[in-house]
Amino acid sequence: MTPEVPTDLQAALDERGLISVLEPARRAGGGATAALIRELQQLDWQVLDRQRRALQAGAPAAPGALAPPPLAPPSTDAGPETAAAAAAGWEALRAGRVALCTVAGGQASRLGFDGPKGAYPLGPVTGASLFQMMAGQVARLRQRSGSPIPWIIQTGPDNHLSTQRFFARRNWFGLGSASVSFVCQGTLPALDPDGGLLLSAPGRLFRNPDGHGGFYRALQAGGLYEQLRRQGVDLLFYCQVDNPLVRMGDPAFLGHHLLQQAEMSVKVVEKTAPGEKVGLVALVDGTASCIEYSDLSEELAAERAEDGGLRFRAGNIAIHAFDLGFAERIAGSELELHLARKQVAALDGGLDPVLRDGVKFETFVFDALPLAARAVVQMCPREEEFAPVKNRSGSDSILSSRQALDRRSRAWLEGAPAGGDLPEGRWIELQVGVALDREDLQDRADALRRRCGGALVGVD
Ligand code: UD2
Repeated sequence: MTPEVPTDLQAALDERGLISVLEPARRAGGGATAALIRELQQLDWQVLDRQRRALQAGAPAAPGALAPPPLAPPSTDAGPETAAAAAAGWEALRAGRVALCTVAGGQASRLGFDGPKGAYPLGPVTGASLFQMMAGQVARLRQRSGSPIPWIIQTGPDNHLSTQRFFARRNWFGLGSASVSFVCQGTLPALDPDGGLLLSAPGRLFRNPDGHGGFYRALQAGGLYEQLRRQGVDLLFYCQVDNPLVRMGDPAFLGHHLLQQAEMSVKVVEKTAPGEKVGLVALVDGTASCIEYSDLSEELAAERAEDGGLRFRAGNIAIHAFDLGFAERIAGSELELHLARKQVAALDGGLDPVLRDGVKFETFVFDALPLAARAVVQMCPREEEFAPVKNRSGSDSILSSRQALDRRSRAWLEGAPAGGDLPEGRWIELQVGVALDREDLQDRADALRRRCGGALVGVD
């Protein structure tokens, strides 16, 4: 017997002209209708209504008046402003006020690798995974700050369990299971071009991950805001798993954020070309904002400044600092919904999925930037901090990312006692977690030399 549709659900579907979504389940029989009813009862109708409105609204409005943002100096800068920021950042780290967060919701299928992206063995010599490289930095930061800095990894529905298994099999890289948390981002239903709900099977809605903007709510769903506050944390450092050059918990960056009493901050690099696929950080009507590359007109992207460089050159590298209370506030607000029109495998009249037009919805973490009362934008040297691995070959690829790691290792080793003559034509990779930056490496090498009576001892 086909189960009855509860009255309130019937009303919600009728009101939106969506009742036909149940037809395939009724035809399929079995438990399909009951399963779909259960899922529909979990739907957030307000969000669905926003999605349908966004679909009708069409292309987003062009951004307001744009201006380049004021920039904080890089963390590698030798000036007093950076020294003061680094001191403030270290103080916060030592006081246990900071938690590190990595968004890692994606699979590595674009790299031809079957597993979570963070599990990809990027290390050119050791085969260390992206997660392992980051874990090494967490360990070194803990060692230097003397604080058990928590690390939160935001996964996605497709890799939540496999990511946890990956860490468990490696004994959480020695960090201790209690101080590494995994929170899974949510999903949003995909729609057909007319705003109808799509099904991946007769008894199942077609859903997709809600984008890295889902990070804010994932922390909430995992009870992390409360837990972190209890631990004394009031500042979050945020990065993406795909950038092995990231300086996790960069003290100078955190310090700039704290000293300027910012609510959200962002690191940028100078764009290499107008069309580079990084978001643009700019003042929009006077407020720091990030405009996704696909939303930036070619003319604006190509405008030149007096020095001949790009007028709008601050490329978002997706590294942020957040005031904990601000992130929690964003979890309770409505971030813009971004639409991706794609071919999706969903039902289209039959009982089996076929490729058809669909619309996926996502939110972006950086859409919170204009909502911050204050924001710091820090310019960084690309060769020190940004070499994402996004593609199998070409730009932002496995090879280009490894080459950037190799170049940075060589630069850090230059002049270090252990540096010596580095062989050309062979990969150089620093031992995971050996140093946070060039100075840290120098200090460690000096300390080793002192302990070992001047021998050049090693960093391999
Ligand atoms: C992102 C930024 C872009 C630029 C660039 C820098 C967007 C939309 N654009 O471009 O402005 O800063 O990065 O590298 O983000 N992720 C999740 N859940 C999701 C989607 C993504 O955890 O639902 C993670 C994913 O694991 C990855 C990161 O977010 O680490 C970036 O996602 P992407 O590769 O889709 O973003 P991309 O490269 O288009």
